[in-house]
Amino acid sequence: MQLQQDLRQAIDNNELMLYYQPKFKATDGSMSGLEALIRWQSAKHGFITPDRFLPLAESSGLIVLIGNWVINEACRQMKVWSLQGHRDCSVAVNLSALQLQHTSLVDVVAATLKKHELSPSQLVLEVTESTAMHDAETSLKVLNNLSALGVAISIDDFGTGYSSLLYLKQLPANELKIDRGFITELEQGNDDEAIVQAIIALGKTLGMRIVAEGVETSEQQMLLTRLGCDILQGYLLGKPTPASASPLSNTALT
Ligand code: G
Ligand code: G
Ligand code: MN
Ligand code: NA
Repeated sequence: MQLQQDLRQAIDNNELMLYYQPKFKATDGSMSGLEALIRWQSAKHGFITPDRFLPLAESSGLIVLIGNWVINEACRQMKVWSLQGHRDCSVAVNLSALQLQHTSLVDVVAATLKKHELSPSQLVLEVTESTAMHDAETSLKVLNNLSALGVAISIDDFGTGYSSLLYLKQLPANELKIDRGFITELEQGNDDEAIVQAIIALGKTLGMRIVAEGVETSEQQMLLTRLGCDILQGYLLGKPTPASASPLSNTALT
């Protein structure tokens, strides 16, 4: 398929880039980190959204190469921000199921941190429940080894996948991201508030930091803060932008 062929060339042609969306501490509003989100600016096809090319990358296996590129680029950029004084911030990278099937991912992450002289605490790896459930035995081994490096593991889109609490308990996760599906209508007085409350209680019981994603209104922001969410992310607080337009690039601390 042509699009897949072109995607294969996209890395070499410098057509892939990362956007970054900021995440903020709920209590004091300070920035805690950013999530890296891949974009493909194709000379031939124009701007292609990840929803269109990531499935192709996954089915062709290209996601492993692309994923390694993402890890390197996110770490490179985080080092730039770190040198500008933002040492307490972390960058989060999304992982696909196939990446967790390769035990070499652990070496890639370790080598990349070393190459950029980045502290493991400055990298977060986001996996979904379903991603981690895919060949659960290998995934769990890889996640445990990644966790042992000192990088944080985050469970993305929580509440949408299918996973047993028994499996969740085994995951070496530091962070739980409540899926935006529970946030969108949060202030409208439905069951979502009770569900969010239950997720927060569960996550905290398991010792995890709680992130709410998809925060779009100040009512949601206030409610989530009151319910005990640690970190907030969403269009209200900051949209994904190129690194140069990120709040970090505009507030050097040194
Ligand atoms: O950025 P948003 O626009 O559209 O992202 C769409 C989807 O693509 C989300 O589910 C997000 O997690 C995923 N995604 C974005 N960047 C990456 C990436 O670098 N790797 C993987 N595996 N998924 C990504
Ligand atoms: O699956 P994951 O959570 O990694 O995907 C993040 C996706 O959510 C990206 O596509 C990003 O652009 C999008 N996103 C981030 N904040 C918001 C928001 O406040 N509202 C909506 N609708 N999408 C958001
Ligand atoms: Mn994510
Ligand atoms: Na998500």
